[in-house]
Amino acid sequence: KTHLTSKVLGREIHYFSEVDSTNNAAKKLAAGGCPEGTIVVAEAQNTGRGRLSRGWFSPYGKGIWLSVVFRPPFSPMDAAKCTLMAAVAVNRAVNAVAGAGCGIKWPNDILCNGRKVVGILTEMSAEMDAINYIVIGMGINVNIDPHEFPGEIAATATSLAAVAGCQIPRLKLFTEILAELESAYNTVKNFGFAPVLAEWKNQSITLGQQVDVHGIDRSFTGLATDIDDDGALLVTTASGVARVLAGDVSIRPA
Ligand code: BT5
Repeated sequence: KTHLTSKVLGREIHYFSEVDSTNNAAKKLAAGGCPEGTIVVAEAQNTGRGRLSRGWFSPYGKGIWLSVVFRPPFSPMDAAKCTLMAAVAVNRAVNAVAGAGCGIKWPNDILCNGRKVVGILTEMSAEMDAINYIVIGMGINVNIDPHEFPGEIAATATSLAAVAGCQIPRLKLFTEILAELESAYNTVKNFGFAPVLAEWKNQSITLGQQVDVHGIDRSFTGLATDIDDDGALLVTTASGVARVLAGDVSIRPA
């Protein structure tokens, strides 16, 4: 028996032992008219996805592979900020439950000791100026032994258990994530994105760092100074301030 404290998130739960991708399942449910707050959670994903058709390693029973359907009254232009909202909520939850000292790397990663413990994938369906649905997918490495990570991510990934030095109760973390996500969503609906963006800045490990930006059409280096009201990362370079709305950012070792 679970004891969810969220009221809207999780009122409809689709639980799979194994699924291709919880985001795929959630998008199908959303397209079929499921209510806001519907969640999809799986013990394992066989084609877990990152951004830009990258993969997401999702072993059985060792993580939280979770997607949430939102039907926000926002503009499609606000979708990027929903990713930041989710990062703030999940970071609160992992730090509360695992005591892990994690921070947010722009835009969608949560890192501990410089290694990735959480990835977030936001996908949207919009028509004209209205959002039909947003699916926010979260992958949390909970009780993965670091030796289990496949070669290509072994050097960059870690798990909450590895950082905390003990197994982390998944159900408690899952409940906490839904509660924090619902609270952050209510804040945004009532007060706009400003409070959440301010908290994002406090939890950021990117601001104040030299970063390498790998955009879709350009790559450059600079000092990450701020995020703007759209959630774009502002990077100061020799030739001015660049505004990065999408792309990959790596933090240069000090
Ligand atoms: C992300 O993409 O970080 C978004 C990941 C979202 C996963 C969740 S799980 C539930 C839901 N259903 C899905 O199908 N997806 C979402 P990106 O920033 O593109 O990072 C992807 C990269 O992270 C990969 O190319 C690997 O290098 C690395 N990676 C893959 N699996 C990882 C893991 N478990 N932990 C840490 N790094 C990983």
